Amino acid sequence: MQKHVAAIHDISGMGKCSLTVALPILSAAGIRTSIMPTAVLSTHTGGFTGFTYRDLTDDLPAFAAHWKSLNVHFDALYSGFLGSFAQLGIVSDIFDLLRADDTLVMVDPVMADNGELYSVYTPDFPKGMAGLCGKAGLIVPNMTEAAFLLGEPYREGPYERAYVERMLRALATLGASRVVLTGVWFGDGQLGAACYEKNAGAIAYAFNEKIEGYYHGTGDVFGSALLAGLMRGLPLPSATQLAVDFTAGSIRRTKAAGTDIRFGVDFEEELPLLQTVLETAKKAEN
Ligand code: PXL
Repeated sequence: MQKHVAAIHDISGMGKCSLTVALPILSAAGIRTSIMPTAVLSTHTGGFTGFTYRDLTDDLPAFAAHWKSLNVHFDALYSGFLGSFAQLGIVSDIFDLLRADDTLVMVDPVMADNGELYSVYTPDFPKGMAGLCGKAGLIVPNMTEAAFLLGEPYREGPYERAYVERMLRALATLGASRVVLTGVWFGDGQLGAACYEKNAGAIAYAFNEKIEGYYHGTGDVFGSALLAGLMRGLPLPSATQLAVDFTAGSIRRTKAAGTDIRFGVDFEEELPLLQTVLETAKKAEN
């Protein structure tokens, strides 16, 4: 049966990220996707000035209550950028309301990058986000978010294996049994992610070529591709590699095209590749 995911992120009208990335990627992977917008902006908040910001905090409880009344099953609840501090508690309640026993709750603790908290958040936001991560089965922080979730100072790469693996284990103590940490590199022209499954005690790495430059929305591209892989039955290490390759491919196209990096990455032409990989994985399953 077709999987059904609820994606809980903002809509940034321009500058591909959050729902304008999650919806096309999950749909292309054959996943039925319902969206719950946390805020509506004219652009994302990174690199643009003068953007509009409509916070939808007050709409979320009724939005979720209506969905609940429709008696639908969700295979995954996937949260990303939240519109306000109050939404941390509201989304936590929404997870409780909408989850079934077999629902994967995936929290991408979108709040920071490059050692900096996003300008729209207050310094107490990471502590609140750590609480929301406690509700998840899978969390997907970048290196900055990981440090902030643990109340540690941000460290720049290259990283050491021991540091990455200590972070993975510490992040799992927040409550999620699976952790995927992005922005991992050991200094050899590669960039990727590390994944950890607490119950098996297993750590795996996934790398691709490191492409210089800072590209917006790549965390959301990564998270959406990761979830697409998981929903289509890939084990966590394979889904992590798929997400790394899909994100790297999208960045490579953007760099080659010379697109203004604020507008997000050219993931659209990578979508057929995503479908091919998923079809291959499906055949291997049968
Ligand atoms: O991609 C993360 C993200 C999502 N949504 C909004 C953002 C950002 C990052 O800056 O500003 C509105």
